[in-house]
Amino acid sequence: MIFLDLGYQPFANEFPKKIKDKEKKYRLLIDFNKKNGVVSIKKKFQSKKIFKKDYPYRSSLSETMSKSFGELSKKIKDKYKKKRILEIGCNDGVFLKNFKKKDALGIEPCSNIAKSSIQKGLNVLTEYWTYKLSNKIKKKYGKFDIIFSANTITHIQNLNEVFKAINNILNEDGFLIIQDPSLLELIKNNAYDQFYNEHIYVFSYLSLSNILKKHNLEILNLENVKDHGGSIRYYIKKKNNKNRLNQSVINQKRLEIKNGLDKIATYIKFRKKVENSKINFVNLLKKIKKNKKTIIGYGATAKAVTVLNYCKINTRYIDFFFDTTPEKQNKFMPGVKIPIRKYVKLKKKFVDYVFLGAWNFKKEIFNKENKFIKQKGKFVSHVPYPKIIP
Ligand code: DWN
Repeated sequence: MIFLDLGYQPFANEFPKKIKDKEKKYRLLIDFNKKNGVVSIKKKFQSKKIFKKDYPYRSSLSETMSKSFGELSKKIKDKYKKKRILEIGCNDGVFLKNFKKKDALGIEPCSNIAKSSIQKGLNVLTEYWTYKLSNKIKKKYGKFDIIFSANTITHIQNLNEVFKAINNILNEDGFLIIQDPSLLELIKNNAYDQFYNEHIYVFSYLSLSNILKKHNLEILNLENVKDHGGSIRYYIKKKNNKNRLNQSVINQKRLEIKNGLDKIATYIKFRKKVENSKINFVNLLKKIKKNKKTIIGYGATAKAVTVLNYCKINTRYIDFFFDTTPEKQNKFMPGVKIPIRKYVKLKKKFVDYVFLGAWNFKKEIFNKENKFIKQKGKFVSHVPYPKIIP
């Protein structure tokens, strides 16, 4: 059942070079499947249409993510000594760079991003994750003890093929570790901007365990982590592997049921919250503008694209965005065509209010911009509800 309509949206990571550039748009409708609990976007695009040779997102540009994946790699190395690891969707090597080249193989379909991993000396195949590829890898490298994938599996339309390919190449006593935004955290934070063309699915424990069942896989353990505004790191095993399920799995199941993730009424309530958020956010920006103050955006994120296009926020409100990614600079925010500039440190003398496009890195950004905060510069965010910070 469709429970949310986020309107017509452009592709979140296709940044127009010119203001007059024509963009493809699609209707962003969000669906809840009552049978298996899966929440997904209705119009699903194939990877080849999204992840191309000029993909602009680089995970390494955030210190928070480098630190988080650095800590996780250490944990994996300590726990699973001398195991070989495969990463699906390794981006620019933010995780993989922590392993020795001979022990780790990465898969990354976007050639520009794969190239930057290869230049760091990593072993990376520029390929999409398919069953055919898993056969090719098995022939050349054998099976793997650990398969890791962060913020990637939810981006692939055909989950049956994803898990069939994983099963094909994971050792019988191996582990699949995946990390993706948590549906429960999304609902709690009213973070509707986690929905866009790349986030085809947003997993909960309940939905993921249903999907895995069909593939003889089960969640052994899980951790709620702060990454990207609240994610879950799932440790998954083959069913015939005798490791006992951890209490965290039972706790998460209880928590999700308690919060109604298995009930349509929860999603309808969420829709109402999102609709109110839109009204309140636009009113907040209008009030700021009425007082003749300036607003800019910080972090030209995929998430911001959803917010701006859903709330119809353009240069009437936000003058420009700052972003540290060279591939996004001197282009425009998709749909609403707000210019994106090369980042310079915030100063109260050139801006009063800053919209946190990258609200998931609030801590990192506030640390970096402490001078601006001391100068009484303000931020605005729509998460968990529209407000001015501090
Ligand atoms: O799943 C996905 C996540 C992991 O990354 C992808 N589908 C696409 C992308 O989504 P996003 O664009 O919403 O991700 P981020 O990580 O929130 O993007 C942060 C953006 O903000 C980057 O463009 C870098 C920029 N940034 C900045 O300009 N200054 C980030 C920080 C921390 C900063 O200080």
